[in-house]
Amino acid sequence: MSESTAKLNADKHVEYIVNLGRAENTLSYHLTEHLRLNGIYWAITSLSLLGRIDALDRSAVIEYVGNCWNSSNGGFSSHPNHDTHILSTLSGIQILITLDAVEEAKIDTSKVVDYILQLRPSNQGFFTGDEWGESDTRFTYCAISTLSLLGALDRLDQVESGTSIKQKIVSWFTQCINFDGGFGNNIGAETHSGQVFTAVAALAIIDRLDIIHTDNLSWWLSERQVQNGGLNGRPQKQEDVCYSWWVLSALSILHRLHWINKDKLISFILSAQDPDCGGIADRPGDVSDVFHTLFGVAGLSMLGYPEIERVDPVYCMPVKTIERLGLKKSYTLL
Ligand code: GRG
Repeated sequence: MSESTAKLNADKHVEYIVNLGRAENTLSYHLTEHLRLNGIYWAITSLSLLGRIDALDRSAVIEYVGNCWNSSNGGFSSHPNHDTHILSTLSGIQILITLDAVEEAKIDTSKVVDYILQLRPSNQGFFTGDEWGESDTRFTYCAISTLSLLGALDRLDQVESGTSIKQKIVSWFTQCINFDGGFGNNIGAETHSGQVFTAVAALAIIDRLDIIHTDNLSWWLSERQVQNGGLNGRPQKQEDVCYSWWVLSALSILHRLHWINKDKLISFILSAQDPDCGGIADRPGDVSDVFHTLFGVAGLSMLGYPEIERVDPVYCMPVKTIERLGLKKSYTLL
């Protein structure tokens, strides 16, 4: 379908994202309800990086996000009346903060903080996604990022059986480190670059990057670049545009972004654009979607591609938003 193009087709991508919100009469729109709030976060962040956040109806988005908030338990669901989850809770907060609309949405953020905190099993250093107890480095990142965005990181200083929650988290991440310096989704699980991002970014937020074997992990991350310039998520796997985010964000936080061949990766991301309908796919010739559109645009942003706003590699939100909150950490962008 798509042929490699030399330049970013920003206008087409904006049009593609706006049209997704107008596809209410399609089956796929309804079949993706369980991802809707994540989808809106991917859309808002892409548009913001492309300098077109005004392209979506701000008050309609705020109203929708408000309807996803469950005032009884404090969490967000991905669609009104669905079950709440830590992933949709982070997305809900990210959207409202990017739109500077937390107060406007009338969300009681102290309830959101309590919702997050009760998702940590007692005495453990990890968080679960919901009340059913699944653990994954993703969920611990979501908890730490949400608490930080809401200015409630100090709640992790609370001491329980002689150790602070923060120390328990650091100890859990330390146990997750593999021989290659990377992280899987749990202790002993295979290193995967998506999980590496969650661990590195979470540790950056709580100022404990010292437990990471920086050169070892950065070597493993830079080995993810394949012949055509794209990155894969782990050895022997296919390249995919979304790893332009998961790999580059971790390298940026570790100050080793220059260990990637920038020009080859830019050309791989651009070759996955759909020149007719807009959007970016996982790889050239595939159908585009908003997830890969965000992570393609965010990858280009970290590589210093012109006319894209800077993305913060720790929070995956615009740098200007994170600076407004005073949460900027140390990292290097190209
Ligand atoms: C705010 C950016 C942001 C994230 C929130 C949800 C989350 C926290 C992080 C997800 C991290 C993660 C695990 C990303 C990887 C997603 C992905 C493409 C998985 C594919 O896995 P496989 O095994 O693919 O299907 P491979 O490429 O290994 O064959």
